[in-house]
Amino acid sequence: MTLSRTAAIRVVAPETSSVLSPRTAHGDAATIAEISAGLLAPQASTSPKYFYDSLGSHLFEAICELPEYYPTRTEAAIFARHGADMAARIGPGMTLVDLGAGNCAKAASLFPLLQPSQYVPVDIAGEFLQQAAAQLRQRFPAIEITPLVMDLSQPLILPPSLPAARRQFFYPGSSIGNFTPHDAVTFLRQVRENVGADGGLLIGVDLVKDPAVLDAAYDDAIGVTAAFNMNLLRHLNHLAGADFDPAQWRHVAFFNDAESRIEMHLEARCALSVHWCGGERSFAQGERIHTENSHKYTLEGFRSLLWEAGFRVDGTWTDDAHWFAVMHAAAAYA
Ligand code: AVI
Repeated sequence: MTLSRTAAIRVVAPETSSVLSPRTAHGDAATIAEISAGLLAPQASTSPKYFYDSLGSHLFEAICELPEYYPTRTEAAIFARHGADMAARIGPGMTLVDLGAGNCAKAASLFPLLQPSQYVPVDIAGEFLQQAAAQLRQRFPAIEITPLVMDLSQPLILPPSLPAARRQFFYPGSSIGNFTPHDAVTFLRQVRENVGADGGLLIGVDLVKDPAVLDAAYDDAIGVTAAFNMNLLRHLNHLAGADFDPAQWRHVAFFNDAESRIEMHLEARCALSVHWCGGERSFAQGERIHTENSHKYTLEGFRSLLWEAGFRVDGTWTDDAHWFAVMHAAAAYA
């Protein structure tokens, strides 16, 4: 499912509402229903996919530049040091399926080593993806580039036109950490079903480390991550016709040791009410919306997660401090 702008719904705010102008929702009915269910749950929550409108995608790019946000540069250093080894394991001429491709920069930096014949960047942020794909076509005219706008929280169904042989999935950045371990296995099983007998998965995973390093990475000094979290409210206003006022909320991020994950929340600065297309809710001062989990794994823990999903790890590369790992996995059975 994509966040298409079809089926826009126009609603008029109830007379009791403090918002006087009509609200317009630009999300489709399923999107609005999903947002509404999350906001109305006893512990309000939203899917992290709603971070990534165009501004959110740019803010995430900025996060990746932050000194506190170590995953991007640590993973890049692993690719720079061990990319040739990874490419030798995979072999050239594959269909490279880049899950959550964003600006496609990570995969593109590996093209000279991996030498894919086809590149399939998959992402929910359609406009951003199409722009990135257009630039790539100019830089790499020999590679067939087939962008797919897709919501990775929905079943992974690839177009039948995609070659079935030599499919190499690429899931860097530790985006797998944004699923709960249970949902990560479900997602990886779907990838496994699409890999075939001769394909594989190259995946980045963030490792458990000093909580102070983790806390700083998700609550940086100049507030880029706070803006990324807060931008979600603007996106919900757009999709669900909500009337969130970002000034009434603050960014909260912390490492939850028991769950081995960073949690991000938005916390109400004061008692407030929010209305959206088809729903409303009051929040007490200090009440939170849980907006993201980012799970951190041990090497062993992540290998067994891959095994549970039907993969056998045949390559592991880490940085010297063991902050981040890249693993290659193949089908554990035919
Ligand atoms: C995309 N994902 C892997 C990032 C992470 O680290 O969990 C998203 C992010 N959230 C805040 N900062 C970065």
